[in-house]
Amino acid sequence: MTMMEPRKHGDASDGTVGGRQSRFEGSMKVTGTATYALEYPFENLAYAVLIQSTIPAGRVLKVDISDALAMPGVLLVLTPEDDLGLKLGADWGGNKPAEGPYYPLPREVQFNGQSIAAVVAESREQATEAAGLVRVTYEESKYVANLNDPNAGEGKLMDALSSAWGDAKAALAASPVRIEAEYSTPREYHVAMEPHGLTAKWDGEQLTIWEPSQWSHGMARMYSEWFDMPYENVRIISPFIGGGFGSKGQPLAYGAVAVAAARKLGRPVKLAVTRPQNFTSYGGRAGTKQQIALGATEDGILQAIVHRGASETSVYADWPEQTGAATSILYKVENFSSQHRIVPVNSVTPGALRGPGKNPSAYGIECAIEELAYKLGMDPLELRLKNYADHDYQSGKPWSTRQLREALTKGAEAFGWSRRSHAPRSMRDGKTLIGWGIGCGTFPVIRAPSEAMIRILSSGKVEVISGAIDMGQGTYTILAQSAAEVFGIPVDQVEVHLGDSRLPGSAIAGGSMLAGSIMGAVHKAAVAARDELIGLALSDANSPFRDTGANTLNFVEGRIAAPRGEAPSLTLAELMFALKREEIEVRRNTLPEGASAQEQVQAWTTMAKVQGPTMGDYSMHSWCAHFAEVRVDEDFGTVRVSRMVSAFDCGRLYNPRLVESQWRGGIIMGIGQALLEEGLVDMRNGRTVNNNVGDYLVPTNSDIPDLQVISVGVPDHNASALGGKGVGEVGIVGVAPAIANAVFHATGKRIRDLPITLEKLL
Ligand code: MCN
Ligand code: MOS
Repeated sequence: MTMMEPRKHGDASDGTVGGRQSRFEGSMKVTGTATYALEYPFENLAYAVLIQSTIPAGRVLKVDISDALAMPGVLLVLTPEDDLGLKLGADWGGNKPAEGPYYPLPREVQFNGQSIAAVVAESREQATEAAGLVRVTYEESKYVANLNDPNAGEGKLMDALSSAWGDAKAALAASPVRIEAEYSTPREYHVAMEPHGLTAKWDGEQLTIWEPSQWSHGMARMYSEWFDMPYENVRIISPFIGGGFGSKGQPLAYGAVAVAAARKLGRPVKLAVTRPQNFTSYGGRAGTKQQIALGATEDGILQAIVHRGASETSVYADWPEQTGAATSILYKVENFSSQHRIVPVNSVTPGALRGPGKNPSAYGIECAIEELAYKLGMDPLELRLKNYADHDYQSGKPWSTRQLREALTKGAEAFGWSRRSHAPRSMRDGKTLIGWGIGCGTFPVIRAPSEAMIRILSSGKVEVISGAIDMGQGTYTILAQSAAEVFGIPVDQVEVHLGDSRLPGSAIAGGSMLAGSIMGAVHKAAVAARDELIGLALSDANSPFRDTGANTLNFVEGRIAAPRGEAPSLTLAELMFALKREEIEVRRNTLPEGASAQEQVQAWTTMAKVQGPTMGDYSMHSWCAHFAEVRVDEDFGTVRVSRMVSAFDCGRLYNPRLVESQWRGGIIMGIGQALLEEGLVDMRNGRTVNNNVGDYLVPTNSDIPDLQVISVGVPDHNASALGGKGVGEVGIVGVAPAIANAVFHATGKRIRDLPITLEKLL
């Protein structure tokens, strides 16, 4: 077990892979020198403001813009009347739909809060004022507000997301002990600190967009398709992002509006999506419902799992929030059946939010497993260990690595689980009920190709160059560590340049796939650059190493030396000087040898080359076990999470300090999900009521206790070149059920619909 105790900062080993280097860009962020997308200054800038629909479904009959146009400073009003001349773009997989126009400001209203018009003016204040004067006449039609609307149908069965083996129904019926329950989760939102928005600027045929992005290359591709222009002519600049959590992976309608307005006006246009507009400009996590039935023997051997889940989607696109995603792989079970349906409602299409699918799925199965434990009168830890899956029962494949048993046992030890008394309401501190609960989590290892460039400069600096994104996860830092290690130099001798679609191609900062992918590419490029330098140093007439007879060189502690000290050692700068080289530049990718230029672009701009967790001989996932303690006020029903211990298997950690921060960030979001977060929909008009950070509650510091995190992972070289598995999302998965289970243990009340608010406990 590696206990993540805070350690003295500044050890030399911190700058290599596995070290606890603190954030490369941290001081820039805290001193305000990290420039975010909407902070760049422009000459002649115009400001666009969105107008969103106020009905849930229908048609825009008329938009009266005369008063708005008469306002000072107003330059342009765009409405569904304007054909912006856009074309449909391909989906994430790069699949083209039938040819057709794309209307970012459509006449058909499909949800309340849909962008239907925009005003552009000399200032944001003028645009906002004028937007208030635009009068829209609608023809309203029938709508479905959300998953709980009586008019919501039963939806569409997603065959690809359903799975079955054995005979689950028969095995359930034959099981001596059974539980059956329904769990639900509400709409949840990303609420990143940095709201969405962009500045778009045309220079002739060249388009540059400053926009927070999780995927510079994928976004550039989509804009190029909408505006029917060569991919090379679009550039996305996004070096710093104030959080994305899944919401910034693709361009959205407002982006098309700003770019089209900039083209029409021949001026740069900035569009800042307001905080309320953020709630409907892209989708948060879909509301879900799931029924779970478990059957077991009297001594707690799981016999069957039957799972039926549903999630809401929009009326115009399918987004499944796959409620069965974790159900199928957490436990050993010979009889299994899971189905998932999607139910169209009048909402913006939901999207990926940290741990999509796995998150609500773990909420269901991890609550259900504890319900079974109480029915059996068995310790929930023992029940989990008893039904430990020795391989992946769904794919039939062996795990590449799965330290979930270690996570459960080490986590339990650190938490003090053995001191638990089993009966609900049996642990208290005066009037405060104390409860303990467990929730396991998982997230797949998703693999994708990436590309990177290394430049060794005459100054002795090494540059790492990639279009990859750092939205706070730590990409800058781990890439600096990787290059520093290969060249044996201090980490501050490395400069990392990221966040620009003109730079070498990269996997998305999403699906917890970026670190594994881009570390592989940077390591490969750095080793190739070092080899090139060694080659020159051993052969160049100007090199002091030429006549040493050595066949390689060592790079240690900032110096380059022949293995047996055959010549004096040099720094990188001294060697570059001796070789009379300005720079050495090497570019490498992790695609199969000989991939064509076209395949390369496809790899960085679509998901076509992305591999799921069971593509190959193994089933590969990150794992975790959360142990939560809650304190519930017996009279008021208020719940506080007073302590959490979480143990993780994410393979090798490139930087434990950053990983701990990722895990804690996920856990904090999980605490919010358990106790606070709920997108409220007005059933009378489909409107998101609490569309602001005053009413949509996320945790603050005072809601968060000490979070102890423990790594139990071992390097997994099937998962990635350097042995790491995904880190960014697994932390949120399993937190909400751990808390719900702890609340049950404290109070004897089982809350099956999130969030667990006090009125549900009274
Ligand atoms: N890491 C590591 N060792 C590993 C894997 C990762 O040290 N074996 C560390 C690195 O610091 C790396 C980070 O963890 O930068 C995340 O790596 P990875 O799990 O590969 O995830 P991605 O880089 O693909 O980041 C995306 C992921 C996702 S999908 C969401 S959602 C999320 C998350 O990261 N959104 C975030 N973490 C976030 N963190 C911040 N601050 N802001 C967000 O919006
Ligand atoms: Mo993460 S939800 O895959 O960006």
